[in-house]
Amino acid sequence: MKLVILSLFVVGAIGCGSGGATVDASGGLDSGHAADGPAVVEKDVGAVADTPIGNIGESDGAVDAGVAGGAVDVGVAGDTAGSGGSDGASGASAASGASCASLPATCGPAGNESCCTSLLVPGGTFYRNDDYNHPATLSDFYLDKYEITVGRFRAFVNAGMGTRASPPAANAGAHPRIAGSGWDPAWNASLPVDTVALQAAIAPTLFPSDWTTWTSVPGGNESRPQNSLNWYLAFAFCAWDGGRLPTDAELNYAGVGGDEQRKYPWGSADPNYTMASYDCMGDGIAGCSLADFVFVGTKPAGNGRWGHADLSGNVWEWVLDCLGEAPMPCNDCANLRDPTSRLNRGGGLDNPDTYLSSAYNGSDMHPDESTPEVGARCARGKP
Ligand SMILES: [Ca+2]
Repeated sequence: MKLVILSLFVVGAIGCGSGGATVDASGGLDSGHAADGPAVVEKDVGAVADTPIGNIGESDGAVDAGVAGGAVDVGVAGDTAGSGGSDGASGASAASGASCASLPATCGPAGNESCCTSLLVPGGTFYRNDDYNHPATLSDFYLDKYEITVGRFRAFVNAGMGTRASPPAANAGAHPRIAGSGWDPAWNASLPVDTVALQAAIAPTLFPSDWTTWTSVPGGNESRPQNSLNWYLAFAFCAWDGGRLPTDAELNYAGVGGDEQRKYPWGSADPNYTMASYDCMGDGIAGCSLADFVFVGTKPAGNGRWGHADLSGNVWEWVLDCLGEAPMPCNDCANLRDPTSRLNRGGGLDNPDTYLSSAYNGSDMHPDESTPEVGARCARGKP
């Protein structure tokens, strides 16, 4: 019931000819909802409201994230700045994530860029979800150019990470300016027991098997987004990779181009299938298939102001925040009040263009839940 996303997935799956009844994440049958839903995602209020698990809102008290590999090396040339402002204007790149230490550079339009490219997002002030009642001010940060790929996630799995035996350290993956935003050891129990269970979790059988990007051995999907990630796994991956999950404000900020307040990451032009993977047309062929999880960065016409790829479409992306009222005032803020529901945003491969707009405020799921439509990308701090 909490899944606008899942409902859309169900509709998409039916539309794709999978036929018959489909099953929701909790195992129940879901008859589906209208795919052209409202611009406001359903709010799963209830349960544990207003239970602080850490600092709410901004904090100037810097917290040491305590993660390895966080050093940032500014000065590596990014993408060539486009006159349309659609790609790589910043030209700065953070140090590669741990996941790319021995990974071939196979991402981007030509398939020859590091999948861990991370680009500077200059801080500033903007209006969250295009709502002039919700301004937010952010410090500079780095945001990975690409969604987490299967290849990067494989490095994490091969390292034995993401399991109860090898959970993130306490407070790993914290936002450097938000106290209490790092890994909580109480979450260790939410990780798969071992690597076998982890691989099963990211290849769920209740969805069409051809929607699973993970393969047990390296195959043709290494540069596709890793999907079916629940929030804990996304968090644990980014922490291990030397980064963290972006806040909702940060991912929204990158999507609207900061104070340019763009309707879409690329600007105000209506979307088409060269800009984003949506409507199950990412591969240019009607109907949903694995190929609609396009290789990350292969629709550069849709890149954002600072060069980030696939901010709209392909997979929805988890953020740090919980569902609920955005903190006000918001200075490097995140809403951490209700850990039973976490947000993701950006729209997915089978959603209509409504969900691609940067004004769309995302959806929420229980952090234990996953669907093939949801992946993540990592952010990194700036020293
Ligand atoms: Ca995306």
